[in-house]
Amino acid sequence: MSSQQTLILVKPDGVKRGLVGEVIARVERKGYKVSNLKMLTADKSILAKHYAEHEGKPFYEPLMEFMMSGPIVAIIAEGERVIEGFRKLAGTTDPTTAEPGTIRGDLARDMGTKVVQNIVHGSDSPESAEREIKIFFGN
Ligand code: DAT
Ligand code: MG
Repeated sequence: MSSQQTLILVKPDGVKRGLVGEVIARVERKGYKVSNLKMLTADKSILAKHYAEHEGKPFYEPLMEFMMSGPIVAIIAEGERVIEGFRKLAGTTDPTTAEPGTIRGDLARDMGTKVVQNIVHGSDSPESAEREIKIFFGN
């Protein structure tokens, strides 16, 4: 497998809680390179593209609202198998049961909200990574 890029987002909960450095530190300690990053407040059009696969699901509207509720940090990370590697670092979607040792498992839990707030997004495939990097960073 050759070197890859992935899109990581530190979501509004992570930024509000001051966990941007913690997320980046874990990515860097694993040996991945941060090759670009920026802070932004996402609008509906960018999120509709990013979360197109979830349109129509019960958590879609709460997810959009949550993701617009404050600034986020978009990061491009690089390395061999970084897509798979970052998903492992992040842990599973539900933070209550995510493995301890992972970002979600160590730092988040179910807060009873309509959408799960779990600190980070990571691309789930090479196709998603390419698409999502274009959404947040252009070509
Ligand atoms: P992931 O972020 O682990 O790739 P996903 O792409 O399936 O998960 O969903 C996007 C986000 O939406 C996820 O990080 C949290 C939220 N979410 C997913 N499934 C949910 C559910 N069943 N109930 C509430 N929120 C959910
Ligand atoms: Mg996903």
